[in-house]
Amino acid sequence: TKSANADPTLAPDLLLPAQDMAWWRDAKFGVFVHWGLYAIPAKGEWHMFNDKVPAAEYAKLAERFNPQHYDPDAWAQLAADGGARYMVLTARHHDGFSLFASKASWGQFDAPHSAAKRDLVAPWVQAVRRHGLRVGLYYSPLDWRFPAYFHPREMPENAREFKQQTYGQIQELMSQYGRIDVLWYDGGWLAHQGSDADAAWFWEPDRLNRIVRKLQPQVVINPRSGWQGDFDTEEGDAPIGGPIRARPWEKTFSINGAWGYVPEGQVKTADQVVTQLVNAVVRNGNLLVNLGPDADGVVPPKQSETLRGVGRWLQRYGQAVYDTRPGPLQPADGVYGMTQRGDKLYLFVQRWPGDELHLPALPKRVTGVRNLSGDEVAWRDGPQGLTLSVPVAQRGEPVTVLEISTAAD
Ligand code: FUL
Repeated sequence: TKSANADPTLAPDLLLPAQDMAWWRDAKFGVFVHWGLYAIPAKGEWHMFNDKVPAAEYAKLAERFNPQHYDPDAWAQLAADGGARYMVLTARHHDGFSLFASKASWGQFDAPHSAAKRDLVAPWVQAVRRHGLRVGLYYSPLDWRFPAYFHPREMPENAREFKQQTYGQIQELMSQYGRIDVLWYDGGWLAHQGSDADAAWFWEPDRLNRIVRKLQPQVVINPRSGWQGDFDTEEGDAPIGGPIRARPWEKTFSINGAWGYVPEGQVKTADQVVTQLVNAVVRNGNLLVNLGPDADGVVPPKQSETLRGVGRWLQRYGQAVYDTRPGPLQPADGVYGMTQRGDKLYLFVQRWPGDELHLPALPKRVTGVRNLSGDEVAWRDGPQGLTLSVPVAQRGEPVTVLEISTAAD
């Protein structure tokens, strides 16, 4: 399936050392942007495939792609207001259209050859940097325009060009824009399907990522090239549960119903996003939440509103989120979870079992407990554990955040 994580025995020498992963683990929250020609028909980024649009017909969308209100500074500002520390942009999705200037693009299917007449990735990278955020690029080696993708055995010449495009474009992305912090591949599920992985166009993820590591020694790579990557990924709206995961991982979903632009339907609320963020962070995860700007480059208003709401929450409670590590206690699904930094522990209570919450004994002595909303907390610590109570009126929505001070002795 799409979220299957790849074989850990393949090229373990390509993994980033822990110190190069630290910024990513500290960052916790990122903003994803799915944007491309598919914003014009407004049926989501799988439109070409799902509606069986012939490649030649789909290509005509490029003549209409002229985003007059494309303002990457506004996007970066919005992500910063939302409390994100990194952004990831779809440099090229499965439809094959490159938002960047790409000599390696098959049939010159890139932004400079569209009505936009320019590289749209370059100004975005600069804007994201100007706002102090880390830069991530999404690239799908999968491209539906190539007949060889659908007929891998019968079209060796097309398969060769297909593979050449993958290598050429990855090299362009990893060398045209200065330092790139995250490389977010997609389509790696093909590596698990024997027939496709054997096809002549298949990109051989270990070989491909060896080139990436040479060009960008510190880039954090996701697991969707078929190589295990530096972190695991989990996609979709399902709630997050279970124990703390050993490997760093990232949950991703879209604020709107689809990834690419569709008219706004069931847009998630800030409370829903905050709940998922907390549930990821207490389990060693990050959250990458997606926006789908329209064809003109504008982020629909309800999506911005949700993101700004998350930002307001992070302004108050971010100290319990950023730069922390999960634990020391395992989370209890739907009830509570913890993070820690130095001698402070942070407790996120999502549901109070009654007047009091009882926690198992902590590894350190508790010296104080404070509600980050400012209110008093009644607490008692003992060999049986820590008991806490917060009056109903002082409990937070969607979660109460408490800071527990500890001493080593
Ligand atoms: C999936 C893709 O097929 C979707 O279109 C989207 O990009 C999502 C983040 O990953 O695998």
